[in-house]
Amino acid sequence: MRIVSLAGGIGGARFLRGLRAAAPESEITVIGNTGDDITLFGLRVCPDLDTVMYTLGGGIDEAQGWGRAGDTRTVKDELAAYGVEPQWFGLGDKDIATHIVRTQMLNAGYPLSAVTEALCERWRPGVRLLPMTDDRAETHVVIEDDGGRRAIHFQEWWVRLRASVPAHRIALVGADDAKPAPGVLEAIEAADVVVLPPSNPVVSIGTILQIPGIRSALEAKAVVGVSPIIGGAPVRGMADACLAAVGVETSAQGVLELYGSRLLDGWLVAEQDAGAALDGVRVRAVPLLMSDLAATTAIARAALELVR
Ligand code: GDP
Ligand code: FO1
Ligand code: CA
Ligand code: CA
Repeated sequence: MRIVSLAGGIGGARFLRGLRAAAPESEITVIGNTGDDITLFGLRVCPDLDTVMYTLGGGIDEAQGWGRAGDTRTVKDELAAYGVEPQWFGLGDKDIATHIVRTQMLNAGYPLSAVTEALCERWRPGVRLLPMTDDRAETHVVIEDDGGRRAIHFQEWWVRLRASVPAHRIALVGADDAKPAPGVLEAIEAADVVVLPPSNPVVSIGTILQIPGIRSALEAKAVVGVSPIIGGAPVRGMADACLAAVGVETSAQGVLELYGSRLLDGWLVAEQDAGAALDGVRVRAVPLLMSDLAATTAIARAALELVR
């Protein structure tokens, strides 16, 4: 079986561990969100691609959910001693090595897709990991504070402000001119099933869907989604602040309607959200907490069964 999965960071990566275990004979292609990407200290950082790569490759800091296991902060502390900004983003020493390799290859002219493939040769994630695009397209958030109304990078809103300032608008700057990375549309076309993991519906899945050509390619396929919202709240993180920005209620029903029946054929919700319904979408309720690999594998299996 050929499976395509979109993915953000933590929620996507953890789900993919279960999907890989649920379908060991399948070829899994992951289309990763690069809207979170940012250049810091001259280094290109791709948080969601790295979270997927480290999680599936066994290098993730499990407790934190991002960054490398057993990392240190020597470089960060030295930069702070020079007073260099920004100091609100925590790059670990081991993680920095990844960004150095990536930046060096990008500067040498390799596209991000080729760079990601090269990094994955070390981590062997067991899936083919493709960035959604090789083009630069970064998520920005329009906020209003003492400085007036202005757009800031998504990471500044998420990490520095912890999404505590309401977002007036969330936009993928550069989306209109971005093309799907090589292999993305081909993988979707060849897929038997497409899975939307319980990633952030606005700034992870919603971002990938904004790359011209991806949404329409997905609409032609059997697509099943897993709700990241359980009982009216995100399991982790601040997805409610993102949903509010696009005028969607934080509920399994709200996200179901946001994705809609043109995209979705199946929608997996938690047992307490069993009432969710939309014409043309098969809904099933199962335990949705990815508490360990066995529980996550069962979720992935239920998702595949819903549309096959
Ligand atoms: P990020 O890029 O690191 O923010 O990660 P993603 O976008 O891939 O996933 C974030 C989403 O994962 C959040 O909205 C969470 O609600 C969701 N999530 C995290 N853990 C779980 C879980 O155990 N079950 C479900 N259903 N969703 C989860
Ligand atoms: N998240 C934080 O909350 N604080 C950080 O300092 C931080 C650093 C960081 C470094 C590398 C990386 O790959 C991810 C990192 N993250 C950090 C996570 C990341 O910024 C966000 O969780 C996602 O981009 C949001 O989807
Ligand atoms: Ca993310
Ligand atoms: Ca369909």
